This record gives sequence, structure tokens and C-alpha cells, in this order.
Amino acid sequence: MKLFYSPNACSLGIHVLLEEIGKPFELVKVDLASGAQYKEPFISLNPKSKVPALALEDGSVITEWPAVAWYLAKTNPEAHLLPTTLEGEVKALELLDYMVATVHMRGFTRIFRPANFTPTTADEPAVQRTGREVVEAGFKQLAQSLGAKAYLLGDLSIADAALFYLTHWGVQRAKMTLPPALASHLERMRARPAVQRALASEGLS
Ligand SMILES: N[C@@H](CCC(=O)N[C@@H](CS)C(=O)NCC(=O)O)C(=O)O
Repeated sequence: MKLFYSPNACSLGIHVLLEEIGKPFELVKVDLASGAQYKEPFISLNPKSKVPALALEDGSVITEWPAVAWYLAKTNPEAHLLPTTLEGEVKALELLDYMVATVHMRGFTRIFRPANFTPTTADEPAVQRTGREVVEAGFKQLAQSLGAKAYLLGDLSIADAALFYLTHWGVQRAKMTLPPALASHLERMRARPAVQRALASEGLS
């Protein structure tokens, strides 16, 4: 199994899940800064030009963060990364969709890549401000979902790996102050050996 990743990208959350599972995997770096995602050989692997992409032994490739995480949880049930009830699975899907489609794609992407949202350079600061508002509203919502629990669904799940990459970005890349519940969640995740291994191997610790 190969994870196509870029250091400090959202693929970090999938990298954490692979470390939590603890089975052998290979990391293949895609240098987003130099545009490697738009060139061969990566473009043939994922024509959408995004990481994470997970290449399986049979040659198939899984893309989209929630789909990759779901696949890993379902194929490694002994790691207990998804609830077993329908209600729990639906809650996990609801959280993943909100975190990736809204907080990441509509919020952080505006902050990190404002030029994707306007043809006018002068408008970029306004785009970034909107991005920060989306992320702040998202963090408020997610702090409520977390409440006083240690992890979003009670026990560690794929949803916490998504929340980890978002809160890590919030602090490290966007220099934001997290709501207290999310700051505690980030510290709890950072204390996990799997997270420490993923950060170290991406050169982030
Ligand atoms: N919807 C995708 C989004 C993935 C994504 O935005 N990946 C970013 C890195 S965090 C990327 O590869 N960007 C490269 C580019 O857009 O050029 C998912 O859920 O996996």
C-alpha cells in the first residue's frame, strides 16, 4: 500500500491513520510546491491532482480524504477506527463531510490559496478574511460536537484524524487560537505515538 502525500498537507491525517493501524505502508512524496501534482507520473495516478491518494496492491487508487479514511477503517476493523452501529457511522460521515468539504475546502483553501477564488490580486486579502471566518465558525461548531469528550465519537476514530489536521493547520499554518476543547483535542492527538511518528516522518516535529 502506498500513500501519496505532501508534508503538512491534509494527507497528514491519513498518514496518522496508517500509523495508528500499524501495518507496513510506503510513503511517496508529491512536491505540491513545484507542481508535481499536475505532471506525470502523479497525474496518471490521480487526474484530480490532489493528495491524499492511496494506491493498493491490486493497482487501484482511492482518492478523497473521507473515502481513503473509510477504506482504511473498514479494512482494518481491529484498529477500531469507526463505530460499529449505523448511527455511529452516519455521525462519522457527517463530521467528515463537514470538516473536509466545509472547513478545509471552503475555509483553509481560501486562506492558503486565495488566488483560486478571485482573478483579482487586490481581492485576495478579502478572500482570506472570508476563509478565516469559515474556519472560525467551523471550529466553534466542532468544539460543540466534541463537548467534554476526549474524541469526537467518544473513542478515537477517523473523524479525529481529520480534526487533527485541521487544528494542526489552524495553529501551525494560520496562527489561529483554538477554542479550549479543540486545543485539548490537539494536545491529546499530539501525545499519541502514531501522531508523533507521522509528524516526525514528514519533518514537522
Ligand atoms: N477533496 C479532496 C481535497 C484534497 C486536497 O485539497 N488536497 C490538497 C492538499 S491539502 C492538494 O493536493 N492540493 C494540490 C492542488 O490543489 O494543487 C480530498 O478530500 O482529498
